[in-house]
Amino acid sequence: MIQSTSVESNSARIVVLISGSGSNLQALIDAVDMGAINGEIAAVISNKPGVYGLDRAKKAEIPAVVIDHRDYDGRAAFEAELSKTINSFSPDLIVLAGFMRILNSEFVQPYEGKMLNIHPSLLPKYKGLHTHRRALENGDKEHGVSVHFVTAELDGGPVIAQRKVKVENSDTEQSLQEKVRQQEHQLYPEVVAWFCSKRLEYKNGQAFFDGEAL
Ligand code: NHR
Ligand code: GAR
Repeated sequence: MIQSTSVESNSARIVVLISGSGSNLQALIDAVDMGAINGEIAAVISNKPGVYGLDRAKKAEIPAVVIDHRDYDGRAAFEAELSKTINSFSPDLIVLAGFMRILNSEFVQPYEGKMLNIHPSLLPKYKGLHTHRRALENGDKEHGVSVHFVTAELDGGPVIAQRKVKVENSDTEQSLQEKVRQQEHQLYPEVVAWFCSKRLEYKNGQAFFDGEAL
């Protein structure tokens, strides 16, 4: 039997959730295009209409769906539609890339071990929002970014990998965000590639890389 080489049968199906500019999405699109990830982005879903990340998806000919949380009566109704849409793409991996809605444990539970988030701090420091501002206010000398498995606990799932940046006296919230984002664009495709090649796994609430607990 002749097998297509363009879409490998073992290629992981990835669904990316965004809320904004989608620069991390772009880094993933580019990595897939370069063959650095053994996977394909099956869909991009945004909870915000009109964001630039949706344009990036369309340009890459990836199905782009908007599920505006404001159209739903409460988080549960929004999440029901979100999970229905995610499941319709049969993903192996769900990637939160600047996704800005807190997700209920009921939503997260079925995806545990196959959902990743990138968070702009050196977790467990600065869970939640405004991480760059908080690092500056505390006079931190270093700051950075973490990729973790998503669990019910907000920004509390097992950390997979981190990248650090130096904080200079001259740094502002904006300059720090830019520095961190450059690291994000290298780190996230790398971690997604590990997952898609099955080097990264999740068992009993722990992350494993090449069979070793992280
Ligand atoms: N959900 C669960 N259960 N677990 C995680 O680890 C999650 C999650 C949902 C999102 C991303 C997270 C981040 O990286 C994330 C991780 C949004 C907020 C927030 O307060 C906090 C953390 C994260 C994302 N959102 C407000 C809300 O009421 C809305 C803020 C806005 O729209 O600007 O949902 O930081
Ligand atoms: C990224 O810096 C990401 O770490 C952060 O939002 C930015 C999204 O940028 N995520 C959060 O703050 C999650 N609460 P992008 O849309 O250009 O990828």
